[in-house]
Amino acid sequence: MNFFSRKPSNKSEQAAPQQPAAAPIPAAEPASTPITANAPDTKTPVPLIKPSYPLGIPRPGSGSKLPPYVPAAYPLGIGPKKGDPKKAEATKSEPAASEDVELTDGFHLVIDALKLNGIDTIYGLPGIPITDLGRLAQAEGLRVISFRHEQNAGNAAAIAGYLTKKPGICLTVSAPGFLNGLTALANATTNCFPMILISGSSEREIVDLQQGDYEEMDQLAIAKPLCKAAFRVLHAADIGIGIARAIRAAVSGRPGGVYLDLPAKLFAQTMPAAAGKKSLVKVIDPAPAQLPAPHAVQRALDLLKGAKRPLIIFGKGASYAQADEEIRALVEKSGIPFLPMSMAKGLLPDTHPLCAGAARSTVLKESDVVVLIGARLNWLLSHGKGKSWGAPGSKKFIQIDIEPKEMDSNIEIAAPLVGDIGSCVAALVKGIDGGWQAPPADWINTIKKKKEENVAKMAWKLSNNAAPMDFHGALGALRTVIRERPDAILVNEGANTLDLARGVIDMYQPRKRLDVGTWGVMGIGMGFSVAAAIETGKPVLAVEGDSAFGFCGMEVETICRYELPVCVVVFNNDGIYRGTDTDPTGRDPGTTVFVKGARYDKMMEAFGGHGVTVTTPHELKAAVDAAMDSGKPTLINAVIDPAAGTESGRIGNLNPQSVLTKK
Ligand SMILES: Cc1ncc(C[n+]2csc(CCOP(=O)(O)OP(=O)(O)O)c2C)c(N)n1
Ligand SMILES: [Mg+2]
Repeated sequence: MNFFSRKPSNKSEQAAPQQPAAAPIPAAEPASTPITANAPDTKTPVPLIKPSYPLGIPRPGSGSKLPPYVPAAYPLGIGPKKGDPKKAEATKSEPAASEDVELTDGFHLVIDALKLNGIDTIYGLPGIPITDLGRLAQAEGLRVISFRHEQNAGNAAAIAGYLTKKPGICLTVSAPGFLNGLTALANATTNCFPMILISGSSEREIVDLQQGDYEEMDQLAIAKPLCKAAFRVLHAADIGIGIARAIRAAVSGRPGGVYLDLPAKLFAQTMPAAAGKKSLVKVIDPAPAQLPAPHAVQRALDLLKGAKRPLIIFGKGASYAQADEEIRALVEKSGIPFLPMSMAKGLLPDTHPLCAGAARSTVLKESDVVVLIGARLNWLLSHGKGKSWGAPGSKKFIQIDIEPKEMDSNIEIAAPLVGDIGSCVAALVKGIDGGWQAPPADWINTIKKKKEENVAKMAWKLSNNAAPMDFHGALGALRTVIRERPDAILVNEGANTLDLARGVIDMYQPRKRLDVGTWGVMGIGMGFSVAAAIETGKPVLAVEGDSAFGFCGMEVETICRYELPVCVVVFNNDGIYRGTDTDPTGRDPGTTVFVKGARYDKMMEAFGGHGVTVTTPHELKAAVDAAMDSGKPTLINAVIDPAAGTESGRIGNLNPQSVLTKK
């Protein structure tokens, strides 16, 4: 990856045009808030930099209309002023400067530090104290995508991190905005997506004495247990190192979420521009390769060579690694069947002869040696034990993971292979080059037979054109869409809508399926869709349960505003799991049902996008094709039989059941 391939800017020392003394920012936020100045630590008031209204920068639109990436400088006359001795004095981290010293400030140092490290997009939501940061970042050529709720911006940043291996940046205001972004940060950490939540925060002195500042909250303390690392920067001179630490923490080793706390007054702090430039840090080799120990590789190979019924399981760690060639080589040279976890689908095509996706229960039960590649033995794999894994002690595990602590997390790992996935897989490939024997034919044939049986069983269900639609009929139509458009990105959430789509829709290319991940969290759909479109420029098909969509639906405005090629299909079955629940007392609607016959398509129309309601699989296919051909923001309200779903989709067994609860 060319994560840090951008050349560092050296223009930050250019003289910035003189500006008249700036007035406080007009009260776009609470009118009564005394925002006279974010004074640096010396208590000397420093006027705020005027908000910029950069002319000549086109409105953000589709990928083709992007403004050029502007190197760090102050080309629009919005940079810090020079020659204000009071301001130079006010800087805590530098001694007083003379009249001629050109200054920079916290705002620009943050932007310059991000740019220096190849970060070109920010997902966020403006407000005190980061409104100007967003404006200035946009003026300086970064893409700044503004959302309607921080959780969606956070989800966008997280999936941008997954897709690019660069940390996705989410920018929020203090307390409530920070908390709104925090769910996404915690979810990113759980899913090993690299992201940095940057939140403005209130005055430390007031927060720490709990004196009731505007949006007072000890954000750093709250974020710490929910992410991989958390940092706060108090001095402008430390912005460079703070951002460097955040980047490295997010992407090195097992990736995850990082919190970066930037108190309001940091942004207005000034320091000499030359010293500011020197203080920036370009992170060298942010996610260094971690080679597996040769004896660990040999141990894994020895175990694999003795296997009669070997199986490889790919997790989303494998797709994140972007080691696609090594992974293909491992499967094809070894001849070992593979099972992709949800977001690893497409790493090799689901239609590959060695894909065991359609024989999942057979291979889990009957395999004798299982190679886990970037997949954890968590609840999604029944912790590696129990009924679904066959007779106790019937198999041995080889596990590839960059995190040593992952080994033996649930059961014994016979051959731990600690290192980055690309290096570990390459080492295995090297080891199977000579004298390798393909797995016994009866194992391959057992899987093939099971697959054929299951595929045949499913075929008629997928081709039904009933109205109202059931899940299979609707998904059969979408399955064809993805077969015909394999480079589209599929975003998917819901319960039945998720579980059934995962099984039905084949994927053909790596990192094309984005879904609820480890937690099964609802509400990722629109954030993921926005970031997928922005980061890849590919069309996006978001297949959403009506409940799932409700968590993030307002972002259809964002999709329209940025004119993104996103087609949202809402599987409208009038509720969570089903639309048939009732209140036993007859007083209120049942707890899992929504307004019957809701028209989600109207939401998209409200913002200038295209809305359609469909009632048959044929209509659905035609509407999706039209949306994807046009590239226009579209929402298709797909009417699904309210009685078609099952409680909690495929994981109803996780619902606690008391003998006292009538079922
Ligand atoms: C943040 C969050 N809140 C609640 C849940 C519980 N939950 C799981 S699936 C789901 C919605 C399922 O309904 P829908 O999206 O309409 O899918 P359907 O089964 O109807 O296709 C909910 C609320 C969750 N997973 N995440
Ligand atoms: Mg539903």
